[in-house]
Amino acid sequence: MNRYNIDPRQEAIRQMAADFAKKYIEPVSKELDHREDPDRFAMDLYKQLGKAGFIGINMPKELGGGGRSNLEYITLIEELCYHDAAACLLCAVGELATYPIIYFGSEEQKKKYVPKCASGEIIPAFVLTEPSAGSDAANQQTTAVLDGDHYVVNGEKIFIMHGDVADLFVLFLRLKDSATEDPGVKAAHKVTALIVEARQNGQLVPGIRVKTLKKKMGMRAATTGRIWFENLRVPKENLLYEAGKGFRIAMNTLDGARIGVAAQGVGIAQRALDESIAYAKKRICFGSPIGKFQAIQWMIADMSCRIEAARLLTYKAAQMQDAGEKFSLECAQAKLYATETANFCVDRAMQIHGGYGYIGEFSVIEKLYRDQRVMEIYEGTSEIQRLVIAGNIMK
Ligand code: COS
Repeated sequence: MNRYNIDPRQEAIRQMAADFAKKYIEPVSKELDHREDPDRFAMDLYKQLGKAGFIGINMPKELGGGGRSNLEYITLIEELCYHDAAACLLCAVGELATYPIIYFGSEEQKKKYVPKCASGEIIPAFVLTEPSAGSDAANQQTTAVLDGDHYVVNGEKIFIMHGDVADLFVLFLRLKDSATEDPGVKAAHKVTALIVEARQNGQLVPGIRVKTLKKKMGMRAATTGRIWFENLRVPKENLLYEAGKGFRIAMNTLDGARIGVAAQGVGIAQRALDESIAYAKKRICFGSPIGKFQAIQWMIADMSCRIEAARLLTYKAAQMQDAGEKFSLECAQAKLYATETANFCVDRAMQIHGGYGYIGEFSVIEKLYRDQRVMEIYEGTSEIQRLVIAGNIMK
């Protein structure tokens, strides 16, 4: 099916993504969906995504990236997600976790880490969420205290994509010093970001423990981890940008990432629609294909309208990002609408497919249902997006 492109370069990206998916994702998609063993992270696929230039596609050329626009990047995400949302997430997490270094790192930090992240040689993780700091991201309980030339880090993180397998952490925490211990300082201004080399020769460095979170509903090709820090020593020069500016770094990174999640929503919603159309044409009920019945046609019509609207919101946000405009409002609108559209479409696809949708051995709908749900939760819940939207349009 033709997708609407607003830039001629998008079509080439779609084709690249579709070819890649056919060659590298489709043969392993089912098997990856059932992995739980941490040692079985989809490393081969991650490396292939890096080799294809997908992880770094919108990263600067001089840092080993592809130098493409954010619009092209989210088109890649949309198309990969159409084929397999969990495989797509491998790529999206690599991009998300590298972004803060590209935009806030020193020249040395950029040169040292970004090319390796872009090529998939090392796996980075964006380490923000804590047991008590999810939506309330400023409420960081993990702490760092300066001791000579090192920060000493203690605390715990949870729900960290690739946190269990990553080589490099962009770690957010609360810096404890005389300035930030002042009760008058607001929580957001205490948040600081450090770059942590979590592994050496594949082994975790002393002071870090990780665990893979099991029984995840969907998105199983990409692992999710829990991390503990016990007197981890991080060299002072690994401070990212400035002390106390971590919240801004996190929010700025999440703004861009939310457009990516919106694109994931569009991709999975489109897949749900295409599967539904194909099924409605061939499934015979009461003597005719069910696609002849208005009950089904109306569902298909509603799905298509929402998908087009979600796609346009997503592309608009990406274009604003490319143009260097402020896009916090637009990325929140796109993420909210596109991920709720994905939920709507996957649910309707399930209804259209009936039992053949509910049982995974008959169709992909059951997997779409499980993979989609987290999109309304991660990188800012739908409730947080509504807060951001209302805050922006009412101020
Ligand atoms: N870009 C840059 N800076 C931003 C920003 C953005 N999008 N949003 C907020 N800030 C800045 C503000 O300008 C403010 O700076 P000053 O204090 O210097 O003026 C500071 O951050 C604090 O802003 P605010 O008071 O609005 O923050 P809140 O603590 O009220 O939190 C929400 C705002 C709820 C929107 C934020 O915590 C959030 O997005 N939470 C969800 C986090 C999330 O997505 N978690 C998912 C896990 S990551 S996979």
